[in-house]
Amino acid sequence: HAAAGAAAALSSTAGACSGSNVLVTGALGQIGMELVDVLRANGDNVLATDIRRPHKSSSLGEFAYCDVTRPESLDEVIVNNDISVLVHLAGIVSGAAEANPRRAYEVNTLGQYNVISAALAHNLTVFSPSSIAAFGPTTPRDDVPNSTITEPTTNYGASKVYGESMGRWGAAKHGLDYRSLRYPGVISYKAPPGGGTTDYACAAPLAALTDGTYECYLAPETTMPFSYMPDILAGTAAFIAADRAALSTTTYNLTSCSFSAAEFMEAIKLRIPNFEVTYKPDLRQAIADSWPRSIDDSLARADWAWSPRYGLQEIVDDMLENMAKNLE
Ligand code: NAD
Ligand code: AKB
Repeated sequence: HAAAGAAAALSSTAGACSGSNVLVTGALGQIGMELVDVLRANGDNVLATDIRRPHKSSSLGEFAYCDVTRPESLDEVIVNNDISVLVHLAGIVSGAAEANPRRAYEVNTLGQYNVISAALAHNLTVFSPSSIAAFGPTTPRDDVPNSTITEPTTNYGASKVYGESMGRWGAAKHGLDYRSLRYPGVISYKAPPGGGTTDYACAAPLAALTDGTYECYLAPETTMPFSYMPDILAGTAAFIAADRAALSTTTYNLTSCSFSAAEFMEAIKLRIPNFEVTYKPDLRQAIADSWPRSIDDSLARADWAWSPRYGLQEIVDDMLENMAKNLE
């Protein structure tokens, strides 16, 4: 299915009209800045949208303003561009959400409601990521199954549980083609992350190459699940393009590998032996402590062949190589 345009595949399985026009919200974020290109390469007509202005040097292509907190803003771009698939990436991630709960509610919870309402009103297929943040302290810490307790203690996590639940509601009550992946920490070097708890894994390799030192905001033993952006992009595109009949649920766990902050730093030190790391946990420690150490993504592997390529050392090596090139 990956060879087919994602939107085309979705349209055929969802019974949407013939267009394969994809709207991406939050397209200027860490994931959107890369996923837009991948969807376009797969043959989709992608309209990238955000509430910020793309950087002058960006080669983002077709772009429009769309604020997911305002239903009429969504309606306008959907109707004017004959959209059939909505890839909803607009959001406020965990650390930033704790710093501004009201704004996080508006973007994450109200935005998700608006997206699902628009999808129902305009007969769209929706892809909207969830997160390991949907889990909380009462969830088993290791090998968390796809279906389990979701009692998060962060406002970001609460919005993710709401999002998953509303997607399930739309699918069950209205036949909405709703697809969600519980992403782990996503590691990448092209666009900066938006203030999450897993961001250290993007920041530390750059610090190793530039300053040679890094102060980590998590304790060394803090362990969470992660994936590398190339796997996230390939997996997301394949999931969006998957035959709906093959999907046994609306929301799937997704992971590549789990490691502690110290293990990640050791993988960097293997290549940059003089790299110095200190640990000074901040408010994000409590968030990380409430999340799983590892999750079980066997359902994604079975239903739509999720199969990540990068493990810990491969991620670190590729990050260091590409960041070094960018610094030249
Ligand atoms: P990000 O913070 O990097 O980008 C979010 C984008 O949303 C930004 O460009 C921002 O300008 C935009 N935005 C904010 N408010 C908006 C509004 N009102 N209307 C439209 N756009 C708005 O986020 P990301 O890392 O790219 O995450 C994308 C999705 O994936 C989110 O749902 C996030 O929760 C989820 N996710 C990300 C990770 C990760 O590690 N990056 C992990 C798990 C889940
Ligand atoms: C965050 O740390 O908040 C995000 C996420 C795992 O959802 N990267």
